[in-house]
Parts: sequence; C-alpha cells; structure tokens
Amino acid sequence: MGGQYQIYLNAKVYNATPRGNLKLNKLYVGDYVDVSLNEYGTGYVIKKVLERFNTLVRPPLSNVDQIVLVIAPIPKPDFVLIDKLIINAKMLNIDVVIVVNKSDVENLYSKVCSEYSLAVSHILSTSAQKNEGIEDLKNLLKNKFSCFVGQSAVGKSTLLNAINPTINAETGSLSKKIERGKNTTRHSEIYVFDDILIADTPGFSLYDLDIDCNDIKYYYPEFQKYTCKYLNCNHFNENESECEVIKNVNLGLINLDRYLRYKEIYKQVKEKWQNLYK
Ligand SMILES: Nc1nc2c(ncn2[C@@H]2O[C@H](COP(=O)(O)OP(=O)(O)O)[C@@H](O)[C@H]2O)c(=O)[nH]1
Ligand SMILES: [Mg+2]
Ligand SMILES: [Zn+2]
Repeated sequence: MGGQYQIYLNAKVYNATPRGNLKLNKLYVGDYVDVSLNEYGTGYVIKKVLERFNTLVRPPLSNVDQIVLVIAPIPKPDFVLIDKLIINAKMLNIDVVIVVNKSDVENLYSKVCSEYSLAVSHILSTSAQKNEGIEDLKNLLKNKFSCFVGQSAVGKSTLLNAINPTINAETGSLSKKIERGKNTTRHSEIYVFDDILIADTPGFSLYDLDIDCNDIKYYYPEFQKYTCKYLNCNHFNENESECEVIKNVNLGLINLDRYLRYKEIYKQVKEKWQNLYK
C-alpha cells in the first residue's frame, strides 16, 4: 500500500522492502515470499516470490484458499453474477463459501441452500448485527486465506468486525459509500488475526467469464451427477427428449432456477464471442 510492504511471519506482521531486482508490479497481495532480515535488523527484505497456486486479477490477489461470497436480502442478490463467480472459482480451483447475511431481515438461507448446496462447499446463515452464526463462520476461516467478496452494503465489513472487533472496518449505508467512492481508491488489504487471514475486495474480475460456452456445463456439479447419452450435449435442446439433465430438471431433481440461469449465461457467453469475431 503506497509503496509500503508488509509480511506475515510466525503469526506477526513486519515491514518489508522488496530487493531491487524484484519488479514491484510482480508482487501480489497473498504471495508467499522468501525473506531475510535487513542489514540493520529493523525489518525484512523480500528476496523472491514463490510459485502461486492461483492468481486473481482486479484486484490482484494470489494463493486464495477460499472465496467467501457474502449475500443478503438487501441489496437484492444478482444470481446470474453469483453463478458466474462460482464458475470462475471452479476454473481457478478455489472453494466457495456462501454467507447469507442479515438473517434478521428475511430468510434467504433456505432458497440459497436449495439452489447452491451442490455448487459450493458451505452455506452459512449469519446476522452480523445480531452476532448470529459468527462462530461457525470463524471455524470455516481458521488457518486459511479467504477472500471476502460481495455487493456493496451486504455487510462484509460488519461481519469482519463481528469476527474480530479490533479490525474496526468501516461500515455504512449504500448511499454513503457511493458518496465516498468518488474520491477513494481501493487497495487490497489483508486482515490478520490469530490464524485467520482475510482480504476484503469488491471481486470485480470474478464476475466476468472468460470461457468457451461449450465448457460452462462442466462447472455445474448438479449436471455432472447425471450422464447424458448425447455426446457434448449442452443440455438445452428441447428436441433431445432423452437429455438426462433436462429430464432431471423436469423431475425437480436439478434446481430449475439454476438451470434457467445456466441457459442465460450460455447465451451471454456465446453472444460475447460472436460479437468479438464479427
Ligand atoms: N439488519 C442487518 N443489517 C446489517 C447486517 N450486517 C450489516 N448490516 C448493515 O448493512 C449496512 C452495510 O454494511 P457494511 O458492513 O458496510 O457492508 P459492506 O459494504 O458489504 O462492507 C450497514 O448499515 C450495516 O449496519 C445484518 O446482519 N443485519
Ligand atoms: Mg465494506
Ligand atoms: Zn444433455
């Protein structure tokens, strides 16, 4: 942040300076690095970046163990965006946890469970305001680097403060944020406490899909449960009456809303590529 670097070593945070030959734009928040004490013993020198097991762009982050997607009844979730984020996370081999916050306002949790229980690794219900579900969330965060994403005002900062009040993350209403957003630049910062590491980000590039439309189906575990007899079937040709996925949608064994959004996402991705090569 502002040309300053910090490292996390043996459960403590220290200042660090990249060695001259380390290109600064090559350092990502989340990188594992080789360090040594500087010559005065006042801090550390970053000598080398170790190989990353994943990389997110916009905002740049590396070595993310799990994405914690926070949603809430207000502001209303965009489920197409949520599905895209899950596809992206699967492409990057990152687990997704959905936190359904503001349980005191409305029960959105059951709907989310019926749609996503096969698609993500955990679904939690929380009320950051009433301090409910926070212990379960903490347990999922232990010994991991988690990336919190979600629309503005779903309660990410309030959750962070409930997890650990010393974080003191700034919270506020949506209108205040838009006001403030005009003259602040966002950087990625990792919150560290005990054995929990969290980055709080808007998660921009996770909402874009860079994928061949014919591959999207492979990122739907609920489709993968069934073997369709048609080779390379994208599971929406009505004439293919024997399509195993369509059959199970009709039987109610595959969630209809997820399936309809899959078709929508397929169409969007296909159109995007067609426009590119027109
Ligand atoms: N009713 C209710 N309001 C919440 C809850 N969590 C956060 N909020 C409120 O939602 C607004 C946005 O919260 P904030 O943490 O700043 O959202 P962020 O933009 O995702 O970081 C604030 O006014 C919070 O007080 C909750 O569990 N229940
Ligand atoms: Mg916030
Ligand atoms: Zn099929």
